[in-house]
Amino acid sequence: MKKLIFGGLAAMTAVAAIAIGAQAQDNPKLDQLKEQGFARIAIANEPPFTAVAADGKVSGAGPDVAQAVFERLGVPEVVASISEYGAMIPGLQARRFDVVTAGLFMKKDRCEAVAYSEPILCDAEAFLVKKGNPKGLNTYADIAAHADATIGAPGGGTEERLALDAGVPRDRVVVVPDGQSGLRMLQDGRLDVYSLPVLSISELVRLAKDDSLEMIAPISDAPVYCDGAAFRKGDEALRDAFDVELAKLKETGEFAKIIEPYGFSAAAAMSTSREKLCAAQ
Ligand code: 6CS
Repeated sequence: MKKLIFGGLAAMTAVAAIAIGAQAQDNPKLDQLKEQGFARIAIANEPPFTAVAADGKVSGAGPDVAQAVFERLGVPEVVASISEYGAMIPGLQARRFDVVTAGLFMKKDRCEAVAYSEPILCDAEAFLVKKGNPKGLNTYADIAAHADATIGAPGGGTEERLALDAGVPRDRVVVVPDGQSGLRMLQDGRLDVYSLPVLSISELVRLAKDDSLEMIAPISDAPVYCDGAAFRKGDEALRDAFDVELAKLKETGEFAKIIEPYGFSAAAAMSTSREKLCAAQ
């Protein structure tokens, strides 16, 4: 069962959670979650990675995998809070959430800040542009080289970092809070490119039904990224327990049954590892 909550309750449970956790022994954090009956997950509401319906129902590949693993760990529910990508790691460190299951891609700097599980959701990067790609923007380097092209991306997200690292000046990299805003800004001509992972842009295009837009994918000067469930440094015992159940889901084929209907490849996640991904980028 996946539910959506807002900040206040999450903060209160953090205090209660720390109190309960103190008595437990070898896996204090897991014992605390079992005691409270739910794990607090951070999501972004970016389908198909994570999604929140109008009635508050949470879905998406990330929460679905988290639900399946936590159930097997004896934690029956996950309760989701929506967060910007750039706020997920600080929120985790401040104990606002127990884990991030939002497609937070593994990268060197993030791997130093959190305890990632083994890989779960992999995807390449994409651009959403006006039909015909009038400014010929096919890579992050093309945007940097262009005189005035602007790119929208999530605040603290991978695509923002890719654009800045490619040399796009800060004033031409626009922080966009969510998919619908990015779509509207592109349609209104306030952006030349909106960049998200391929499956996120594909879902936006499918729902927008707007023939004046097109997706450019994959973007050749960006790697294929994979996320993992991100745990607070210090909660490695919980992360390890999560990994044991995640590996079983992968072995039995249940992992593929959960993520592939969303468009993700189980083989892609199973062909790599946290160690490789954290070392690579
Ligand atoms: O990990 C990130 O920063 C990126 N992950 C996803 C699923 N969407 C955009 C975000 O920038």
